[in-house]
Amino acid sequence: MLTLTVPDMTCGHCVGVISGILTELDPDCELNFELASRKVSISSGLPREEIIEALSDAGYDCE
Ligand SMILES: [Cu+2]
Repeated sequence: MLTLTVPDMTCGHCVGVISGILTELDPDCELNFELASRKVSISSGLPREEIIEALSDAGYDCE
């Protein structure tokens, strides 16, 4: 489980976009969004760096 903070994740649309990106990378990933705190928890075998790069490419910088 890894948790990222995504400051620009501000609404349900962003959650949908991010969810789509991560599901495309790993169809079996499990995601938990906390919109209020701008956090997404990800259970996946994907490397952290790959996830961060994919989200950054879509305009969502995260750490
Ligand atoms: Cu949004």
